[in-house]
Amino acid sequence: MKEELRAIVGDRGLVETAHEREPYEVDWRGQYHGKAAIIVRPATTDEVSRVVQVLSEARIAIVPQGGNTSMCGGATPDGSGTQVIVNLSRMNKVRAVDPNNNTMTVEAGCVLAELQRVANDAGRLFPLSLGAEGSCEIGGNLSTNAGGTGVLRYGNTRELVLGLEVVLPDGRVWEGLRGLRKDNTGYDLKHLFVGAEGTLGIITAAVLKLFPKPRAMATAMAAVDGPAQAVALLGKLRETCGDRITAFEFLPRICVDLVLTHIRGSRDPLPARHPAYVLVELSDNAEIAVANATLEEALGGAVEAGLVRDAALAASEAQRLALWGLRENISEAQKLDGVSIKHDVSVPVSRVPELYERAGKALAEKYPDIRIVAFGHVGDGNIHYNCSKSERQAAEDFFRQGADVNHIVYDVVHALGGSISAEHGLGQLKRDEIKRYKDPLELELMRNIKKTLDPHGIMNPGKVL
Ligand code: FAD
Ligand code: 2HG
Ligand code: ZN
Repeated sequence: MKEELRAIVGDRGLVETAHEREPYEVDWRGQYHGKAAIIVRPATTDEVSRVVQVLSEARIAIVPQGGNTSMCGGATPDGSGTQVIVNLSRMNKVRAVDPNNNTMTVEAGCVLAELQRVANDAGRLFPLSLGAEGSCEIGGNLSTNAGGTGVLRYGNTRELVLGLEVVLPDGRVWEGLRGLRKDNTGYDLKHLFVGAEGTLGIITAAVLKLFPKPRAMATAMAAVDGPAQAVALLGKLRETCGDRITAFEFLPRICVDLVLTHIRGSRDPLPARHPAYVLVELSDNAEIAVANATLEEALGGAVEAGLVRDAALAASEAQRLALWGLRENISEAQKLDGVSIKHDVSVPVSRVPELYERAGKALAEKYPDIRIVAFGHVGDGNIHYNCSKSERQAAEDFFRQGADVNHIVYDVVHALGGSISAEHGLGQLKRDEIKRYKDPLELELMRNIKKTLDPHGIMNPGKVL
């Protein structure tokens, strides 16, 4: 089989030595260690199509992979040594930028940060932004329907795509690269592949939406008492600033402490310690001085209303990046601090304070030592309700509690009308858990769609369903 694939992709398209293979077979968190039969890196849609055709005929399972930054083991093969990783990173061309249509057509392996740069160079904004943007790829972003820090204003990845090119599980290519904002010619098939986590086909290219580039970004770190004040602050800022609020991220003090401890060069945002913080960003078409004044005035009003304890407004790009560093480095700092149990959950924004209260109380009753590191996209109701082990607990003991800790958190989320996966997907981490919380009818419909598109079950088996 390997030689058949080599004939399609050449020597450069195969990853062969044990040393080179490792980064493809282990996930970002180091929780899943898989073993692939072959790791193949096609460079064109035609190569992907021929590779998939060969594997499909032999009924060999395929694990699509982009930047391999999945938080739920979605891109890691199982340990059987029979699955083939099809990594898309060599498909990294920008095929076209159309400023008048406000779109760009890009290949799946383009790194997100690179696409942000391409948009910027064309005088536009591609607003998808997340901590892994230096290594995650747009095919992975589409396949997970990634969220990140711009969702409040621009929506998640699903809302940023107009067309897709997809290699189907039998190797045929669906040419759906349309750049249309209106197209009601039946079912909108692209949405099946967005968020499918590689279980329905391989995305090879996409038409993405571009937006006007804001002239100024005003950024501040506001200290608050807790989640209730953060939610109230969001309402107040939206009253005065409307859609100009483009990011609204919640950081309890423990997150700031983790970053200060583990990430060199980070600094406390304010002179005193506070229980929690909100990183707020306003994007404006006015001059930066005007944008800063608008945010300052809005936060001043919130201080008077008793919602904000203190605030630091970034006075330069370096200060802005430093504030963002406190937010974007939380995952890395938590990883450096030791093992964690992650919960990427969402509830209606209005119920975020209840989530903190109820899950916090339930966990403290049963696991008084557990450290709750719950932060994130409060403006979307999406909280990373993570738990870290206490210093004196052994990692194995902590993980043994994992299923019970999951249920405590997920039961609260479910009771609040929430979701157990807001933006990272199910992967293999939540494949079984979802059965407890999702409507059986919805799961049945999902299985039927899977059977129709992938009758032999070769696309990323063991993930999602
Ligand atoms: P991979 O990890 O390679 O794959 C993810 C899934 O997509 C897998 O199921 C894989 O099989 C499938 N896949 C990949 N490429 C394709 C393709 N071309 N066709 C079909 N299927 C494919 N996520 C967020 O949503 N918001 C965040 O704020 C965020 N922050 C993060 C911060 C850090 C530090 C890290 C490490 C991760 C973060 N993530 C976040 C999670 C992760 O970055 C996203 O899920 C991202 O979209 C994955 O992209 P990737 O290219 O790494 O995909
Ligand atoms: C973020 O918002 C990412 O920073 C990662 O989605 C969250 O580490 C996590 O749990
Ligand atoms: Zn997130």
